[in-house]
Amino acid sequence: MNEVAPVAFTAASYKSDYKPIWCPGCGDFTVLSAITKAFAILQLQPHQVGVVSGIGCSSRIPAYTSCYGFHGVHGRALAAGTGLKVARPDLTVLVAGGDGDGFSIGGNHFMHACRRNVDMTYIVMDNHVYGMTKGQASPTTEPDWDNKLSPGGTGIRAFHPLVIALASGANFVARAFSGDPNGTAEIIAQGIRHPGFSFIEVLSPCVTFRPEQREWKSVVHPPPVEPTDDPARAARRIMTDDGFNIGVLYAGSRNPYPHYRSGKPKYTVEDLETEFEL
Ligand SMILES: Cc1ncc(C[n+]2csc(CCOP(=O)(O)OP(=O)(O)O)c2C)c(N)n1
Ligand code: SF4
Repeated sequence: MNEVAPVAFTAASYKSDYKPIWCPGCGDFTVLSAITKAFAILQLQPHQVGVVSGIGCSSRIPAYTSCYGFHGVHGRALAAGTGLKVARPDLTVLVAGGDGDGFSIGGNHFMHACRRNVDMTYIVMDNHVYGMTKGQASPTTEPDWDNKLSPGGTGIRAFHPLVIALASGANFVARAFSGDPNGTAEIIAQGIRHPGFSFIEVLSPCVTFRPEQREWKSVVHPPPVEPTDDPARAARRIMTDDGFNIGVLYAGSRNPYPHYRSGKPKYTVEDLETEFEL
């Protein structure tokens, strides 16, 4: 009997039939490509992947993939992703969203997801603005960004997501740029492979409300940035760079959330039902 050759997945295997409705030129198009390329690098079965998001332009990602998807509520993507991974540790869980979603309304969840170190990957398409709700300043907006919603700028220091991730316990911290989909795909694949909570900030221009971000392509510093497993070295590097160093900035060796060490949840639903029986 002839053996059936295993199916080789390409990036196209992970794309749904829905056409993205992002503005022409939005960085999120290439982040979507990078995510599907990363899945193809790892040859993941589409039905073995869960893509979870919150709300925002960037959070539309799950609908554009052929994997299982959950488009949740604003700022709660990591809670939903954590629940999914706890219930189904066999799945690859990728959580995606924007800087408003992840660092403002979702900021508390961000810190605690880093701390819990559940084995999943979190991608934030950082455009330093709330795109979907028409250009308000976000936690990563520069304090002097002058626009009609915050004349003269907010005057508030920008949040530093990579430092917060490192300090809170994320096991893999990286920065990528949407203008380099192949490099971004490699970093995402490394993040998925790395045990524990992987955080990847992808600089992804909002060409509509921050057209000046088109210039990012001339200011990013492409790799190599040597990954380090020394948090002190990583912290110094991240604190002192100009925000445009691309690459894996930290790859640690902290054990993921213990329930996954065996590849199985510690408690079954039946155990929990028995425990909570009245
Ligand atoms: C609880 C709640 N608060 C506010 C909103 C409105 N809202 C929807 S998307 C969004 C901002 C999204 O910005 P960001 O996460 O940076 O994503 P982008 O659109 O830039 O990709 C806001 C404030 C909402 N949907 N739900
Ligand atoms: S508003 Fe900005 S973030 Fe949203 S789709 Fe348009 S360019 Fe992209």
